Amino acid sequence: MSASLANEKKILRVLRGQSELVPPIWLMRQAGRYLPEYRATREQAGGFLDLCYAPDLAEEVTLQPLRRYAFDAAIVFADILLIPQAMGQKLWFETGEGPRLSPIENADNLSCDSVLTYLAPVFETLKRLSTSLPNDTALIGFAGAPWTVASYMVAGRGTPDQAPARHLAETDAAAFQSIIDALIESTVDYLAAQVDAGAEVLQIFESWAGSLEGDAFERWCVMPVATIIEALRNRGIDVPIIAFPRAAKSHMGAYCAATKCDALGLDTGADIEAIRAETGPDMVLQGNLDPLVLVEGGEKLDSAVRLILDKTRGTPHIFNLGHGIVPQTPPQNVARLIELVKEAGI
Ligand code: 1CP
Repeated sequence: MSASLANEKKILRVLRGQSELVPPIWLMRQAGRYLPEYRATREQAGGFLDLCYAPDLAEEVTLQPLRRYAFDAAIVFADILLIPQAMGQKLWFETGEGPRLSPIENADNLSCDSVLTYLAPVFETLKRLSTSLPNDTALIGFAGAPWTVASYMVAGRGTPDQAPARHLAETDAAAFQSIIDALIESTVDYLAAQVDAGAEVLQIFESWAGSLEGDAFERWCVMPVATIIEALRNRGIDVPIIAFPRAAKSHMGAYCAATKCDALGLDTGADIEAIRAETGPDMVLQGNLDPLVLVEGGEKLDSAVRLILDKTRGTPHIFNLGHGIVPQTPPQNVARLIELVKEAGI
């Protein structure tokens, strides 16, 4: 290993294509409701959005999981739905239910002009984290992919099958495209500003990739993410970018080639070996452990973790879940997970 690589944070080495005996690990949604200290800070903030926009408290909840666990990265505490709010759409959270937005059918009332001003608290959180994080922990910034964010903007809430957005895309593609274009523009500005504020890695969450196929998948999932990544590169942003097209039915080799992502997030249902064969030996893969196995713990967790380690040994892999950690996860199971991953080096 060259001296410059050896001094780099482990997750950044892997994102450059190096394999590690003990893979780096972080968990999607690692700051959150499974931790009592998170629930206490959210209470102190008043609500979820107040927490996102209070840099001292958002910094605190980002750091909380790192005080318990030796994660190799921290993801800034924010949400994919802050972008529509910054573009002028009304957003609120119903207690115990989730996000609500005033539904839209086109981009008429959206504006990209104030996005960076509106989201300044997120950049402040990142700036604070770049000095307060442990030296070997990398800082991840993120955004939702346009299709996923638009699915909430059109429906006004989370939906199991994204039917309202799919309907609009089918019946008035120009109107839906106007929403996607506005999201592309804002997301490029937002992600570039996150890097300026200290993010060392970016992840683009396409949580609802699974609801589109064929031409619709190409147009609404692949093209927008490809455009965002290209625009970031044109601006000189060179940090690694992880794309996470959850439950996508498309071929992942083609997805990686088209978007030019540096790493690919694998959902719970993904077959690591089949995807490795499609993407080739150099693509960095991340994830795949079932969040419900982490809830269950015990023998099942031990064997699921060892199986992933076996399948990924000698390849550039970042250990992670196949989707966000769920609130009912016992915190001691996360400690056991870290222990199991570290055993890969014994
Ligand atoms: O405290 C609470 O009750 C709110 C729960 C919560 C949290 C902890 C929400 C509401 N958002 C978040 C933070 C968050 N969201 C992070 C940063 C924290 C971390 O990862 O440690 C990130 C990366 C997200 C991303 C996010 N938000 C996604 C993509 C990832 C995924 O899980 O698919 C999505 C789809 C959202 C929307 C959203 N925000 C919150 C909820 C409950 C939802 C899902 C709503 C739904 O689909 O019904």
